[in-house]
Amino acid sequence: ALTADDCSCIKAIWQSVSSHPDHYGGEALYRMFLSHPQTKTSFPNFDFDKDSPQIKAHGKKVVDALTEASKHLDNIDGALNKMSDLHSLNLRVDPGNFSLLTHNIIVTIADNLPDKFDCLTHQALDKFLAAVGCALTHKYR
Ligand code: ZNH
Repeated sequence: ALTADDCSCIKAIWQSVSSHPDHYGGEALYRMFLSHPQTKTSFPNFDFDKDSPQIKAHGKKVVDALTEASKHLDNIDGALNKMSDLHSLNLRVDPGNFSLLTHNIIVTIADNLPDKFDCLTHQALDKFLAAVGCALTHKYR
């Protein structure tokens, strides 16, 4: 579970991330598509170029959803309930892909905010994004 220290680390770094959601989200998705090309199959007809407006637009949606979750760290499942239905019941993307995206979100944050990405923040983000992954996949049947 997230400790009080985890929560303050997440809230602090997420202020920077949430103020440029298309930049962070877009870079994380771009890295995921490049490092794990199999994840592209979830997005047929997408333009996967570096400055793809589609990647940026989708990245913004992802980061905005995480921003919402960051405001409800005591109830991440509840905050992402609708997203959970969408991913588990509707999109049915490979559940293994969630850790690929969350890994690339962490790499993106580390690369963009090296001074803020200390060990405790890294640990807190890892726990936060693991909880998000669980929230989005626990309804798979
Ligand atoms: Zn997802 C969609 C979030 C992961 C795939 N997503 C989506 C959205 C959001 C999200 C917000 C939008 C919705 C609406 O519009 O309503 N995701 C998210 C998050 C995460 C995710 C937060 C984690 C972290 N996804 C994911 C993955 C994948 C995906 C991993 C695969 C690979 N999504 C997806 C798809 C979609 C989505 C396919 C749909 C798109 C369109 O159609 O546009």
